[in-house]
Amino acid sequence: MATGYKMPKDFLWGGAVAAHQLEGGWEAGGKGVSIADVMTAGRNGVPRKVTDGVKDGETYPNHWGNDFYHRYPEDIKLFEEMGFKCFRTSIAWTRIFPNGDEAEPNESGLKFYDDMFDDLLAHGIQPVITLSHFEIPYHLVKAYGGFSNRKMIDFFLRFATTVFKRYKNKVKYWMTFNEINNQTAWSDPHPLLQNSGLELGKDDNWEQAMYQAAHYELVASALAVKAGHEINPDFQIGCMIAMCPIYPLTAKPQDIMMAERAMQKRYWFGDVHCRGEYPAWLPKYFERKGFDMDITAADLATLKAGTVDYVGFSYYMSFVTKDQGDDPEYDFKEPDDFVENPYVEKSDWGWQIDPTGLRYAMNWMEDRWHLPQFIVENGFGAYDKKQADGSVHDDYRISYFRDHIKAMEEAVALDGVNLIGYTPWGCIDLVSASTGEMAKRYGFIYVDANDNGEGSFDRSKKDSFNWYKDVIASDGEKL
Ligand code: P53
Repeated sequence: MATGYKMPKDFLWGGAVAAHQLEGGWEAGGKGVSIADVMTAGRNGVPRKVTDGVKDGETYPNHWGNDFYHRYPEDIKLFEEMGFKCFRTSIAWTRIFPNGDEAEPNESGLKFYDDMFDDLLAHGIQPVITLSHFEIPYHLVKAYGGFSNRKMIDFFLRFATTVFKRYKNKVKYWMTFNEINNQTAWSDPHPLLQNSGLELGKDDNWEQAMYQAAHYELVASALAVKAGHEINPDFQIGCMIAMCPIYPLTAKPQDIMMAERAMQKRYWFGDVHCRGEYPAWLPKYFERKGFDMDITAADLATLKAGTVDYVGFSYYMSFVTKDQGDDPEYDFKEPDDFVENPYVEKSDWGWQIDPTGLRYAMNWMEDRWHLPQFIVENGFGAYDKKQADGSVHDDYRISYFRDHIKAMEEAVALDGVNLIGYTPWGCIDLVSASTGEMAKRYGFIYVDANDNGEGSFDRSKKDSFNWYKDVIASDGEKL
C-alpha cells in the first residue's frame, strides 16, 4: 500500500526494548538483583509472582531474557539490515549500581554499555536511552521501601548523572521513567512494584502511596533533566507516558465527564513533566481524600525548572469508560471502571486494537503539551508459529503496524504533530513485562526460546522483518 505520505529523512525509525526483558546475564559483570529478577513467569491471564528474593525452584525469565547480553553484535547487524536509525533500550540500573545505594559505580557494567553503544554507532544506529524501565535495584525496595522514600531521589540522580557523564558523546535522546503513569492502576501490586518499587501491606493506603511515589519520581525526573542539560546542552530528555486514550462509551454528558476525569487521572503525570505544574483538580482531590502529601515549595520550584524536552510515549490500545451512577466527583478508578469498546477488535491478550486512537492521542497531546513527540513503543503481542526454515508468516503483525503507521503519518501530515521518531516495541522477541512469557511475541526477529528458557536462542527473520525494512527504505511511504 502506498500512503502518499513520506516522513523526513532525519526521522528516527528504529525499534525498542528494555534491558531487563532481553539482556539476560542477570549476574554477569557484577550486576545486582533488580525487581525484575524476583518476578516469576506468569501466563496469559495468570499474574507473575514476586518472591522474597531469588528462590530455588522458581522460574525467573528475566534471568536469561533473549540472551542479548552475549549476542548483541549479531542482533545489531540485523537492526542495521532493517535500516534502523536508532535503537531504544534502557540501562539496567543494577549493572551500574548493583544495590542502588553505592557511592561508586560498577565499572564493568559501564563498560558493557560503552561497548554496545559503540557497536550501535559503528552501524549507524543511535542509542535512545530510558533510565528507569521497571528495573529498580531490589535492595532499594527492601532497605528503603522504594519510592515511598524521598532518599530515592538522590539514588536515582546519582545513577542518572553517572550515565549522562559517561555517555554524553554517545547518547543524545534520553527518557527518565518508563510509563510512569501505569501506576494509575494503584490497586494492582504489579505496576506499583514495576514503576515505584513499592511493596505495600494491607494496612497501607495504596492510592496515597502511589501519588507520593509518583511525586518523588517527578521531582527526580526534573532534577535529572536539569543536570543532564548542564552535562550536555544538546541532550534531549523526555518523559515516557503509557498513552491509552480513554473514551466515553456514549454521548451521555455524564459519560463525557467520567472520561474527562479518567484522562486527568491517567495523564496528570504528563502535565507535571511537560508544564512543571500540578493540574488544578489534583490538589482538590488530595484535600478531599485527606491525603497528607509531602510536596514542598522547593519541590514545586524544581518541577518548574526541570520540564522535559519531548513527550516519549507508548501506544498499544485505547480504553473506554462510562458514568458509574450518581457521583458528582466522578471518581474514576482504573481498571474497575473500564468497559469494552464495541467498535474495535482485541488481541489474544485482550488489548483493544485502535489505530485511530493513536492519531487522536497525538492530537490530544499536541494541544495539551505543545512539545515534540516520540512514539517509543507500539506493537502487537501475538502467538507466532515458526516454520521449519525459521520464517514466521506474521501477516497479523504487519497489518497492525500498517494501520498504526498510517494513523501516525496522518497525525504528522494532516494535523501538524511534530514527531521525532518511531520505535516499535520488542523489535526482537523478548520477555513480556506483564506476563513474563516469551510466547507473547512482538518481534520482527524471532528468537528460538520458550517460556522456560529452553531452545537454541537462534535468531531468524519473520515476514514483518522485510516489510518493516521496506517501510524504512521508503521513508514510510510504502506500507
Ligand atoms: P507486555 C501495560 C499496558 C501497556 C504497556 O507489554 C505496558 C504495560 C505493562 O506491561 O508495558 C509496556 O510485555 C512496557 C514494556 C512492555 C510493553 O509495553 O506486557 O513499557 O516494558 O513489555 C508490552 O505485553
